[in-house]
This record gives sequence, C-alpha cells and structure tokens, in this order.
Amino acid sequence: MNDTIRIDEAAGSAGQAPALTAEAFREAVRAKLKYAVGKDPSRATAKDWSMALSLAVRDQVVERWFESTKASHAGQKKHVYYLSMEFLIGRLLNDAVCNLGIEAQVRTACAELGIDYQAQLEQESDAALGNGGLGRLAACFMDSMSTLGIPAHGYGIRYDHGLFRQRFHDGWQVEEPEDWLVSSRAWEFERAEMAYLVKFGGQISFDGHGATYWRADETVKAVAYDTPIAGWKGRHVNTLRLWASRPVEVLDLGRFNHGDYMSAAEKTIRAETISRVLYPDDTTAEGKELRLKQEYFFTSASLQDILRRYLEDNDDIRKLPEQVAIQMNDTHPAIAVAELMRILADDYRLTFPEAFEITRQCLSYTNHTLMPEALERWNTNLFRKVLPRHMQIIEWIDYHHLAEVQGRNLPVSLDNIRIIEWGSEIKMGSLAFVGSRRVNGVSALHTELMKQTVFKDYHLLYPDRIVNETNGITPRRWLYECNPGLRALLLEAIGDGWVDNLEKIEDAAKFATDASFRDKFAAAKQANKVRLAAEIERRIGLRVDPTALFDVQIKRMHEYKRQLLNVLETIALYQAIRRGPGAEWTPRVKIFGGKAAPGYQIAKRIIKLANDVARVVNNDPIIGDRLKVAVLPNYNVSLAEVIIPAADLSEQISTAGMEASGTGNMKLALNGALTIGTLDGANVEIAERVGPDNIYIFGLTADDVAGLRQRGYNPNATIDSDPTLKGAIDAMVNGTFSPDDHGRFNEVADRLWHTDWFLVTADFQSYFQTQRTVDVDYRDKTRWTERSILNTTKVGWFSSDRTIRGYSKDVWGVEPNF
Ligand code: OAK
Repeated sequence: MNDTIRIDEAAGSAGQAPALTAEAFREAVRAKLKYAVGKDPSRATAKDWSMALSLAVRDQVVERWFESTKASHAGQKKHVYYLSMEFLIGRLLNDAVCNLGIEAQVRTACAELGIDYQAQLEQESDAALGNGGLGRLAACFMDSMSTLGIPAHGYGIRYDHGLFRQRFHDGWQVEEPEDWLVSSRAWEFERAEMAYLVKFGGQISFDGHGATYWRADETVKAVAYDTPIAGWKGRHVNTLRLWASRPVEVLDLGRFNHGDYMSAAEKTIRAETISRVLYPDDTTAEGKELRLKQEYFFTSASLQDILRRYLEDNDDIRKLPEQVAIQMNDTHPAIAVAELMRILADDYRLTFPEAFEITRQCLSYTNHTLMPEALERWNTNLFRKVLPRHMQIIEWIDYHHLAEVQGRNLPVSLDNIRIIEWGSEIKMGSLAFVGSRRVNGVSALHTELMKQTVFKDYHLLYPDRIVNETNGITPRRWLYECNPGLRALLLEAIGDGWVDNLEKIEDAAKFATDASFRDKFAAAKQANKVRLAAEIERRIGLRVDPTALFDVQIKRMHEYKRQLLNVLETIALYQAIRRGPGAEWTPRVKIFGGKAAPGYQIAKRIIKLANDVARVVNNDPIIGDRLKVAVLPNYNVSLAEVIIPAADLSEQISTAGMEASGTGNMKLALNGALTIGTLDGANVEIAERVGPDNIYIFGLTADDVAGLRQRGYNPNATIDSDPTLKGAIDAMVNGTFSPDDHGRFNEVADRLWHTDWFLVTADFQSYFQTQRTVDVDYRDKTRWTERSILNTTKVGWFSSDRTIRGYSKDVWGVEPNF
C-alpha cells in the first residue's frame, strides 16, 4: 500500500483545506505503525502510536512543503533568513494538525483506532531549544512567515540537550539535563548530504596577489536537520534548518588500531561538543570560547547555505541583496557581518568596501534587551584565537566606519561608536548595528529607549536605521490550539476570520454585554481552570479551588521581572488574612512558573523563598482556601499551554524600562486574563488597546525609575514608613518561612534594605493596593467576565502576523503572499 495519502486538490486552489477522510487517515496511521515503526497494534505502546500518528500527519505536511519549495524557486522572490541561537518550538503534532485543518479527521481516526488523541499529544517531547522570550518569538515568527506565505528559512542549532529540566529538591531548584532526542523525532529530516565545513583558529596568509588564505587548526562539519513548519491551512510550509556539529573524519583509525581507543574518539567528542548544549543563561554572555564557537558555527553554516541557494538561481553575487534578507535575532549571530564580508572578499574576490556595502544591504538586527550585562562583548584575544580572519575584518570595519563618521562633524563621541573598545573588547551590538540595513526594537517604549540610551550616538549618525517592530504571538498556538473552549465559542460567534487576521477578533467585543455569550465565555474559562487545577495536583500534589482567582506569573526568574515583589505581596496578604480570617477575602491561587539560570544564585534563592512561603501558607489551617501558592516546576511551552488559558490575572510587574517587550503579557491577555502591570515594554501598548478600565497599571514609570536612580534611592526610608512592607520583609528574615535556617533570606532582605536596584520596595505600596482593588473587582463576576472578554477581543493587534508584516515592509522589503 502506498503510505502517503494524496491530497485531493480537485476541490480548489491552495488555501483550501485538503479533502482528507478520517478513514484514509486511519489506514495511514495503521500503515505507519506497521511499516515505519515496525509494530503490531496488539503490542504497540503509547509511544509507538504517537510516532505512527505523527508520521502520518507529517506526510500531509510534506506534500505542502514540496509545493512551497518549488513555488519559491520558481517565483524568484526575495527570501528571508531568520538566524537565531534559539527556537523554542515546543511540541509540533497538534500544531501541524490544527494548521492543516485536519483535526476532525485525526480525532475520528484516533477514536476508531482506540487511541486517545490527547494522550498521544503528551507523548511528544517538548523541543526546548531556547531559554525564553527571544526563542519563543523566533518560533512564533516561523509560524507567521509560513502563514503569510513568505519564503523563509529559520536557521539555528540542533542542540542535543535543550534547556535544562527543573526539579525542586526541598524547594531548591535542581537542574537536570534535558533529553528531547532520547525518543526519535518524527518531525525532522536529517540531510546528511547538506553539510558544510566550519573552521576555527589557525593562521592567515596572503599570497601577494590579493588572495588570502586561512589555514585553520580545527574544522568541523555542520550537518542539516530540517523541520517543516506549516502555516495556517497548510497554504505554505517553510523550513527550520538546525545544524548539528560532526567531526570531519568519523574516527582516527591509526590511533584506534594502536589500541588508543579513547584518543581515537577525541576529535569526534570535540566536534560534537559544539552543538551539545544550549546555554541556559539568557541574560549574560557566558560560556566564553565554546559559546563563541557555537555562534560562529551556525552563522557560518547558514551563510554558506544561503549563498549556495542563491547561486542555484542567480549568477551575480553583487545582486545578493535583491534576493536575500537576513535577520539577526539579537547579537548571537552578529558575527554574520564579518563572515559574509569574509566570504565575499576572500572567496569571491570583492574589495572590502564592496563586500561591506552588500553585507549592509542584506543584514538586519533585532535588539532584545538594554541591560548592559546582556549586551555581548568578546575579548579580542579570545576572538583573535578562534576567528583570526574575522578579527582583521572587524578591525577594518571599525577603522573604515570611524573614518566615514569623522568627516561628518556630528556631536558624537568617537569612543561611544567604536566597535572595538580600548582595543580589548568587541561590542557585538555595535558590530551588528554598523553592519545592518535596519535595527529594530521590540516594543514602542523599548525602541525609544534604544534611541535615547545604548544606541544614542549611532542613532544620531543613522537616524533612519532604528525602527520599531512591536512583538507579537501566533494566535494559532496561543488561542486556537491551547484554548479549544474559547476557540469554539469564537468560531460560533464570529467565524474563523480571526485565526489569520487576529484584528477581526474585535468583532466579538460587542458580545461583552451579551449575557448568554458571557456565560459561555465564563464557562470556557472555568473548564480551563478545572484542567489546570488537576494539573497542579498531579504535578505538586496541591489541591486548589478552581473558582478562586488564578493569579499567574510565568517567565524566567530574574530580579528585574520582580517575582520577589509578588512573593512579598503574597506574604503581606497571608499576614493580613491571619490577622482577620473572618473578613471578606477573595480566594486566590498564586501560580508561579519559571527557571533561574544555574549560576544566578539570588534568583535561585527567590525560587526557594517562593517554595518556603508556599509550604507555610498551604498548610496553615487558618488560611484554608483563601490563599494557595502553587510553584510549578519545569515551566516550558507545554505547561504554558495549560496555564495561560486558565489565568484570571496576568502579572507583568517588571521594573519600568527593563522588560524590552514581554510576550507572555500578550498570550495571557488574548486568553482573557486581566493584566496587573507596570508601564513597561509592550504593557504600554496593551494598556492603550484594552483601555484603562480593563487593566491594572501601577508603580513607577520608566522616566520615574531613571530619575530615582539618578537622584539615589533610599529603600530604608520607604520600608520604615510602610508597616505592610516591613512586616513582610521581617517575616522573611525571622524564620517564619525558614524555621530550619533563619538566615536563609538575609541576603535577599539586605539587598532590599540597602540598594534595591530593581525598586521592589518603591513599587510595593502601589502594587499591594492595586491587588486589593483586584480582590474587590473579582467578586463582581459579571463585570469581570465583561472585562475579560474585552481583553481577548481588543488585543488582536498583537498577532505575530502583524509583526511579520511590519518586518516585511520596514526591514526586509518583501511582499507577503497572503
Ligand atoms: C535573550 C538573550 C539575550 C538578550 C535578550 C534575550 C531575551 O530573551 N530577551 C527577551 O526577548 C523577548 C522577545 O523580544 C522580549 O519579549 C523580552 O522582553 C526580552 O527580555
């Protein structure tokens, strides 16, 4: 039997759902189980069925994939290449099924085969090839580029081990290696023939006739693994190409034959180390040499691949910018500036000025943070050792760029615009800026701050280069797939136009005052809360009341994101309830999820604090269901898909000016949670769209923060003057939550008392009071649901489709097909 189902296109043109019958699909799954997995139905495990199911769905994607690839070659349109160290794509089965529009057939087929579709989905490992926001954004962008029919490739690293698994031992974070590849993956295709050599170290020589030779002392092979990414209705399928590092020679046979088995394998181990692990730190440039090698490894392989594809259909390398737009997702691929120049100059014999011009027309750069410690810098000695030719090229760019600027007589400090600082450090943000056609921020506020702070002088030099592209999220994964109840309600009320044109969701805003719609909306939320309550009990054994207010803070653990502010408020609320248990309290479940970088001690201690507070609060009989604290381990994309649809309140409480955008804020609002937040990142734009009645804004603004820090903030006085805050901090250090070790949180408290860089104490009172308003408001269920509906229906602008349209127009110069 032919195990690939033909998609019957007779019904119409691309864009229509394929006519696939449940029966044909069921037989395809059976065939996959037998011929691809090699199992008989009577002996098949859940994993086997899940694999068979995924392979059958994959065939459906592949059909579309070939068509898209052919069409983009024939169409000769400009191609987008998205270079990112991270792609946090999560699970793919349900994503593919929903995007192809074959969910009904797949579910029927599963039922007929006697397998539970939901259980199959949970068999798939979560592809956790990213840390947080930047990586998940890249995944949403892949979805949107396919949905809009933009020919694109995502390029990254196929890490053997993605982001570590987080476990709690006695409330402390413990990191365990993540092993997503342990079970074979249905979604990727190894392209052993698609391999490029990537060189490191060695010497540079010139032959005296203009040719340059780089004699490297280490060479590895980058092997491609392709995953098809289907857009909405399967209209277009793009490729995510991830590189794995492999040795050039499989084995040192000489050493092996001499019985030296360990050293015979040494080169293999060295080479494979490059793609072994994802760096679990999303805020500081760590890992030094290996990290630099990772960055160059995937950038070099990707550029070689881009040029190969270009030259298949074109012969003039000078016209590269007409066909190629390359996006650098933060500075991790910023070495692309020097690498593209190197290839153009050394391999194609263009002059440096020519090569620089072409490079600047092809590349663009997205900045995702202004925090100084997260802006990458490389020590020039290390850089010269690993990438000697690139060091020369960067020196040329630095010199050439300064010379260009000196003639212009502008009020900029030359020290500020140098790429190489004091001859000892390369500032990758500067290299990326100088080598780019466009540089973008990820929210209006962030872009403004970029112009005023880190890139101030560059902005004076190149006033048209910085543009804003406020982040977005894909509505397919973050509503259609993860919230079937709300999806069904919206389909019934306004049809499916919103799925690929999210602004249409506003058509449902009028139902906010319709009692029957409101009841259904509230029922969908309630069902999601029951589902999350069950998940909380399964994961941490805590029973929570699903009718309580679900207050959610899910994101990486970082001081600037201020989980500590939330924990302090939890303590203060706990103390208030204990003082007056008979008062009218709004039952609340505080839900936390997030990983701390393994070396980030204070963030790990805050996790321990949250767990210690949870233990005491959850076991206090005076408190009962009035307050529960659920700290969920191993927060990842799949867990987010369960938490987000169930949230009532979304915590977006970063110190103003420090969160570049946030995207969890958008996902939660789209699923009907009301935001409690500062005027930071994209919160500002969310507030503009949902209106002041439907969001809780508190605390200092970015200007206030800058002013306060400049004047010098004294947390002492604030704490002393606020008994609620003082009571909470005192409880933290008097052993209330750590009877076994009273001093455990002294350092956390000391920082609050003495420096409080993140202004937790400064915002506490305003935050605490706002939370009390939330308590009161939540009791009016009708009004709350109305505001929840207005959140869902007013945030359509935050679709990543809109963001990608923005990049297409302002940055890449491409025209979406759909
Ligand atoms: C990661 C590594 C280096 C620099 C920044 C990051 C990162 O994840 N930044 C986050 O990017 C998201 C997507 O743009 C934003 O929403 C977050 O605010 C930002 O912290």
